[in-house]
Amino acid sequence: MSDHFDLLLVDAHLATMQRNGTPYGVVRDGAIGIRGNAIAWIGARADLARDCSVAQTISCGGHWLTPGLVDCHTHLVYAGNRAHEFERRQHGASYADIAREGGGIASTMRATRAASELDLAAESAPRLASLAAEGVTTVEIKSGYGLDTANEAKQLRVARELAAELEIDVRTTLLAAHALPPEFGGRSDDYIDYVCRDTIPAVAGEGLADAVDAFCDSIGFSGAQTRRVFAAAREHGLAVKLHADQLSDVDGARIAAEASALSADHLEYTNDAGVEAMARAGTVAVLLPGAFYALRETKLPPMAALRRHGVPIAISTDCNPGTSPATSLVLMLNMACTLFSMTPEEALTGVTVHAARALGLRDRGVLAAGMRADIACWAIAEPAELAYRIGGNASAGAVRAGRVAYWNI
Ligand code: DI6
Ligand code: FE
Repeated sequence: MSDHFDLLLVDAHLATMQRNGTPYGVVRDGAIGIRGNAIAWIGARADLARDCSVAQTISCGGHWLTPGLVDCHTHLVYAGNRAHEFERRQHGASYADIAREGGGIASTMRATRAASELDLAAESAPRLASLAAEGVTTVEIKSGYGLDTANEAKQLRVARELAAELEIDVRTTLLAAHALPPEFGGRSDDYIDYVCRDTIPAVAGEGLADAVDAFCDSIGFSGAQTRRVFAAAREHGLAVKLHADQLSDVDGARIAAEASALSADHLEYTNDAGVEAMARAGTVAVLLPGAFYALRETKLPPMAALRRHGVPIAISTDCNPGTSPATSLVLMLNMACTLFSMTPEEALTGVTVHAARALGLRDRGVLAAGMRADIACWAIAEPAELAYRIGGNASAGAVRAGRVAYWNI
């Protein structure tokens, strides 16, 4: 019996990101047949059966197709912005100084609590839209600016609403343990009790989160507090992830690995034993060059150890109002190469294969038969061009779950 495709993409080179013995898993002069929301056939066009029936054929104009990009760590639902704090930092104040004085996360918390659900959605939508306009087809969005049950739930609901409105797949993560809200001033253990007894059960009960995250650091929560948050998450059947060792070495990577976390993120100050533990646990390292850059951090993540131990490395925007007001995942490819000495292929793997893994998603991140048909089309002459450019938008089209989201060819 011959194959039927709802959509056939032709005139394209494929960077499948599947291991096939060539860098980027390249297939030249390829074609992709899509049925429903999945890839039904992929290969060299010359190998496509001549008698297949096709509802719609689209030319990719000789451009390149990659898996739809996955931005696996963002805080993009928030109100207001922190340009004034940027200005203060340029006059010499540090991020930690500003946080200690009630600015930083706390100032975004005040704006986010004050915003209605509608306003929060309206302010956040352009950020999600700019990611989506550059071939991003899956975005993780964290809460963490509500810092009480009602407002954390509000952020997560807005994230889900935006997903439906913009037709982009969103995974939500509860980050109630992001900072201490003022009503719990000086009582961080009590706040963690509240998060474990009230916020996590409520959010899990409403089905609003796919995972739980915490900020384990010198100005965040301790290792012991993080473990309590993880235990509560597990009780409610939620996966865990961790902001680990961003500003200091608090053994965050090891704590994440011990909890079989999907990912440990940031990792600038992570020690070798932590990297080893991540490798054993299969925990993905999510590196965030935007935050590294914006904070003018000089301590590099442990690249050599991550590579030596074979830890999968993902790259993400960390889109947030304080340390990474970034809405271009493609720019992060360049920054990962230039700042973290990654290769363009490692960087692209970091926003496809490994980013999907950082979210526990097995149905995307590579172009292969059976995978979800999330596909990005790029006006580039070779895959390395994606990481090479600084600015500009080479995105020529995108297919999300089998449907053409935009096509400018
Ligand atoms: N690390 C970060 O880089 C963001 N959160 C975190 O735990 C910063 C969030 C902010 O400054 O608003
Ligand atoms: Fe973050």
